[in-house]
Amino acid sequence: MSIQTTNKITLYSEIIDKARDLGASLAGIVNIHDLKSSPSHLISGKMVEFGGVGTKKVEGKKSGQVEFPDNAHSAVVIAVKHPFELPELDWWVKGLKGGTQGNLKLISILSELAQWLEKERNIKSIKPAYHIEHGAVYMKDAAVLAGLGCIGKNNMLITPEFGPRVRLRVMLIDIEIPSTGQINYDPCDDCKEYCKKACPQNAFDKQIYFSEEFAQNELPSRTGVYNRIQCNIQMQNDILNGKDVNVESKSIVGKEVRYCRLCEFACPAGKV
Ligand code: B12
Ligand code: SF4
Ligand code: SF4
Repeated sequence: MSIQTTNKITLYSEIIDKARDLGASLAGIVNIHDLKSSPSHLISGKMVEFGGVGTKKVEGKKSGQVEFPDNAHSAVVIAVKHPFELPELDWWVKGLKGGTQGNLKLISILSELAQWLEKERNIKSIKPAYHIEHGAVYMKDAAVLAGLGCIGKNNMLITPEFGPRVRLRVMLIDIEIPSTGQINYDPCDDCKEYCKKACPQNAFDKQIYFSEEFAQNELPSRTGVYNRIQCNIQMQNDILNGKDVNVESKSIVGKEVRYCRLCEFACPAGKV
C-alpha cells in the first residue's frame, strides 16, 4: 500500500494512540527491514537448535526459524505491564485462550487494533502468534527497535516505566512505516546485577556465545552469558510443580504453571 510521508507520520501517531486507548501500557512501530536485520533474527539460524519450553514442533520447520510474510512491511509492538502485585497475569493455564491472562489481554488489544486499521484506514494486518514456529517474530528485538526499552543483562526487555515486568505481542501490517527507533536508556550501567545473582539455575555464570563466532556484538544477555538450556531446566521443574485449576471460561480443569521470574523480579528498574 502506498501513502505519503506526512500521512505516515499522522498514521504512526494514530496507531500508537489507538493501541494505548485499547489498553496497551506501551506501543511502538518497527520497520520490517530493521526487524529482519535485528540481532535475534540474525543469530537464531546459527545457534544450536533449541526445542525447549516456548517452542513448537512443526513439520518441515526448524525451531526458531522466522518466516516473514511477503505483505509484512512494518510491525506494531505492544506491551502490557505485569506488575509484582498481579502475578496471576503470567500464570500459564492449559485450556485458557492465549495461555495466560496477560496474553489474552495482548491478543484482544491487537485484535481490536486490527479491526480498526482495516475498517478506518484500509490497512491489512497479519494475525499475531506467540511461538516462532507458528509465525511469530522475536518480540524483544521488535520492542527495542520500536523504542520501548533496552535488552538488560538479564536478557529481558527493560522498560523505563515498568522495568522488565511487561509482556509483549507483535502484529505485522502491510504498510511501510519508519521504526520509532531505540531510546537512550541503560539501567544496567551501574547496577549490581541482582538479576544474575537471583537465578536458581546459574544461567548467567559463563560466557557461551562469542562475537567472533556469530559475527555480531549483540548477544544473549548482552555479553553472551545467558544459557537457555539452564533456564529451561527451571521451566521444566516449574511444569512438574504445576497444579490443576478450574478454567472458569470453559468449565474444565487445566494445569496451571507459574514459570520462574526471579531474574525479572530482582531487577530494580522501573520500580516506583
Ligand atoms: C523460546 C522462549 C523462551 C525459552 C528460550 C529463551 C531464549 N532466550 O532463548 C525459555 C523457555 C528458556 C524462555 C524463558 C523466559 N522467557 Co521467554 N520467550 C521465548 C520466545 C517464544 C522466543 C525467544 C527466543 O527464542 N529468543 C531467541 C534467542 C536467540 O534470543 P535471546 O536469547 O533473547 O538473545 C537475543 C537478545 O538478547 C538480543 N539482544 C541482545 N542485545 C541486543 C541489543 C539490541 C539493540 C537488540 C535489538 C537486541 C539485542 O539479541 C540476542 C541474540 O543475539 C519469546 C516470545 C517471542 N516470540 O519472542 C518469549 C519471551 C522472550 N519470554 C519472555 C519471558 C517473560 C520469559 C521468562 C521470564 C519466563 C516467564 N516467566 O515467562 C524467562 C526469561 C529468561 C531470560 N532471562 O531471558 C517474554 C520476555 C518479556 C521481556 N520483558 O523481555 C517474551 C517476549 C514473551 C512475552 N510474552 O512477552 N523463553
Ligand atoms: S538487575 Fe540490574 S543488571 Fe540486571 S537487568 Fe536489572 S538493571 Fe540490569
Ligand atoms: S527465568 Fe529463572 S531460571 Fe531463567 S534465567 Fe531467569 S532466574 Fe534464571
